[in-house]
Amino acid sequence: MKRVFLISLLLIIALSFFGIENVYSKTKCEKVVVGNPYNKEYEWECYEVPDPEPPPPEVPPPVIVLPTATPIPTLTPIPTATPVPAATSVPCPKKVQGDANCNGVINLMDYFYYVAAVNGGKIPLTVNPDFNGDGKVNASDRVIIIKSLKGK
Ligand SMILES: [Ca+2]
Ligand SMILES: [Ca+2]
Repeated sequence: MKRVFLISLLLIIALSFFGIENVYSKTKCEKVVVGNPYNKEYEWECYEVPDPEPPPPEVPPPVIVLPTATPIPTLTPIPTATPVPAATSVPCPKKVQGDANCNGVINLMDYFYYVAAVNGGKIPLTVNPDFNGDGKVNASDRVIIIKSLKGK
């Protein structure tokens, strides 16, 4: 009889230490102190154990939708380049008076271009010492520029 009492006492101590938990009803009972600290009395207090939160539903990984390729617009035909007007179209009102470089002034520079052209030298493409417009640079063009230079 003494042994049963001892086992019961040990069981009560163990249960009071760990708490009594009823897994079926999900209630938990604990021994609590009531009364004053000098005359301790104990009472069992039971409470509902809330259900553990269910794990969050598994979220499927986001499906990355690649945008469909936008159709590449067909190339618009590039308009044909407008023909570059020939250098002769540059307004050069004093060309007929000997302005070879078309700077509006007839001077020794124009004569230099004439001499260079006659002797096969290199002159800029924009310079044209063919003052009379006959397609050749010769003595008749020299007459024109000398006349203009002397007239100054
Ligand atoms: Ca000139
Ligand atoms: Ca000429």
